[in-house]
Amino acid sequence: MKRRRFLQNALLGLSGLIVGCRGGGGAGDVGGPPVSDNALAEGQPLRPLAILRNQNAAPGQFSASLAAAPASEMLRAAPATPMCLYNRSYPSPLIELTEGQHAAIRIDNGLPQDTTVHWHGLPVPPSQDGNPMDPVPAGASRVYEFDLPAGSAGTYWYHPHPHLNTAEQVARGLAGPLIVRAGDDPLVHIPEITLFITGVRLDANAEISADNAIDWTVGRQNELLLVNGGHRPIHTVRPGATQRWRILNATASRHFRLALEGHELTLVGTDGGLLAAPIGGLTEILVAPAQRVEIVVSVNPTPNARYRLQALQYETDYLGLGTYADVGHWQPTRRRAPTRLSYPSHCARSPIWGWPAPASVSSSAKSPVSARAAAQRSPS
Ligand SMILES: [Cu+2]
Repeated sequence: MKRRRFLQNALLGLSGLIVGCRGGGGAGDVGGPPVSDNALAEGQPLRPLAILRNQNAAPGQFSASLAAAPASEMLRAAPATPMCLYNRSYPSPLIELTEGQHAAIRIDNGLPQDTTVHWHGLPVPPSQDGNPMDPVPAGASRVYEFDLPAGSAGTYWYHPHPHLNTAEQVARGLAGPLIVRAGDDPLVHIPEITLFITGVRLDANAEISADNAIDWTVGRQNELLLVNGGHRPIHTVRPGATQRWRILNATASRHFRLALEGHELTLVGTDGGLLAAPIGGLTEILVAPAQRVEIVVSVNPTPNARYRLQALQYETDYLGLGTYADVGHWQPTRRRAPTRLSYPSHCARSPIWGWPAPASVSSSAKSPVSARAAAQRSPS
C-alpha cells in the first residue's frame, strides 16, 4: 500500500493495515473496527522479560546482537498477529548495562525497509544514536558503539527511528527496556521488577490497525494495554514486601495517571535516573509517553489481597477536541488546564523516606539516594 493510500484510508475512518514492516503486501486492507479490551486473555502471571545476554566476557565490555525481523505473536487466541520483533521477542529484550561499560550492539535488519536503533535518553554520540538520516537498509547490518559514563545510571528504552516508518515499526513491536546500573546504587538491596507498558490496537483479523484520523491528530489512544506483553497480568508479591518498580510508558501517545489501589507510592527515579531524594506519599504518578519512572512500593501486609494498578482518567480536553469523546477509555469531561508532570503539592515537601539501610550502604549517608543522581541531565 502506498503511503498516500494509507492516509486516505485513515481519513475515511477505515482501519487500513500498516504494511511494509511485516514484509507482505496489502492483503486485507480493511480489518473492521478495533477489537475491544475484552478480546485479549487477561490475568496471566506477569511475564519476566527476555534478557539480551552479553556475549563479551572481557571486563567492561558489553556485546550483543539484535535481529529485527517480521514475526508473529499470539496476542489473541487466534489468529496470530503479524508483528516486527527484535530476536523474536515481545516486548523486545531487556538490555542491562553498567556505568563505565563500553557497549557494542549489532543490528541485523531483516525488515523489508530501513530501520535504525535509537537509544532513547542515553547520552550517546549522534553518530551512534540511530537518527533517521543514518538508516540501516533492509538486509544490512551495523554496530552501534557507545560508552556509559558515570552518572548515566537509569531506566531507558530503545526503538527504531527511521524516516517515515518509526511509528509503524514501534507499533508492530520493536521497542524494549534498557537499564543502566550504577556500581553504587543505594537501592540495590530492594528487589526490583520492570514493567514495560505497550499498546496494540487490533482489528477483527487480529492485525495491528493503521492510524486513523484521530491518531493523526492526537496520537494513538485506543490501544489495548499490555504489561510485559500480557494483558492485565497478575504480579504476586509477598504481603508486606517492598519492591522497586521500573515503569516504562512505551505507548505512542497515552498518558498514564498510575495509581495502586490501597497504596501510596514513593517516587525514586525518573528519566534522568534516581532523584536526589525520594518523594513519598504519592497517590498517583503521571507517566507521559516515552517517560520512565522508578517507584518503591511497600505492599500492604494483608494476606490474600488483590490490588489493581490503575491508569486513572487523564484530562485531554486541553486539545480542544471535545468531539472525540468516543475514543476508548479516554473521555474529555470539562475544560481545564492540562495536567502537568508534577506531584501533588502536599507531597512536595514530604520528609525524606528512610530506607532500611543495607549492609553495603553507609548508614551515615544523609540521603539514601546518591547525590550523583541530582546532577543528572534530562533525557533527549
Ligand atoms: Cu524515543
